[in-house]
Amino acid sequence: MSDEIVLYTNPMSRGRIARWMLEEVGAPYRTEILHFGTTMKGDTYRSVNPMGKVPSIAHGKTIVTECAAICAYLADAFPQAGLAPAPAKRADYYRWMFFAAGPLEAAVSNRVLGFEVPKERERMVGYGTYQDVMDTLESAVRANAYIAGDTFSAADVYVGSQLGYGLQFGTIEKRAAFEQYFGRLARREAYQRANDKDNAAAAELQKTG
Ligand SMILES: N[C@@H](CCC(=O)N[C@@H](CS)C(=O)NCC(=O)O)C(=O)O
Repeated sequence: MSDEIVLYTNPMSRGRIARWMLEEVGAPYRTEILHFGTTMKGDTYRSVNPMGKVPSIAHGKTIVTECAAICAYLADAFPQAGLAPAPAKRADYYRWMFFAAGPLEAAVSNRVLGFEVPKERERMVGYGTYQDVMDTLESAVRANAYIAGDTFSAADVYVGSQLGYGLQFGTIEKRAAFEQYFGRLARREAYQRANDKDNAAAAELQKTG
């Protein structure tokens, strides 16, 4: 029997990224919904993710936290899904996955919070400037159909999710290249399945409180 997969999530969270990746992989999984501020911060869930944040996954006895790591882990754990390039061809795959988890996420969060890096400190901040991050990302999504070349991969799930949320909530500039790239991803069946499941879970939460 294969190891059970559990997705710990809340439908109004980055947990949507992990669900999209699980739908791309196609392996069966069970969902556990955590509530902000209560079950998410309780001892039981902190034994899964000491940060008390979602998402996390359990795959048998293996626990993975952090969206980018969950995407990369699942791509490797289920190679038949074809979501990671061969090891020797992973340069762009790693590059953009880590770029999104580090510089992109930090630049966008700081901007949303109104935190401005003083000009003279840009050299010590990993992302430098929000503008450089946007321009770099734009050249990456313009270069090929997908972030790591001409094949869809787990890196698209992660980078694409950040772009999709950013475009939806206005935290990332609506550049044509971003919209075209994300539009391509949003047509995927797995993306739509994941969205439908999370929207249904969100509606259920609204009813039950
Ligand atoms: N770096 C983490 C971020 C996870 C995160 O911040 N999740 C938020 C929801 S989007 C959360 O669980 N917040 C609840 C809290 O911190 O109490 C990842 O990429 O998975």
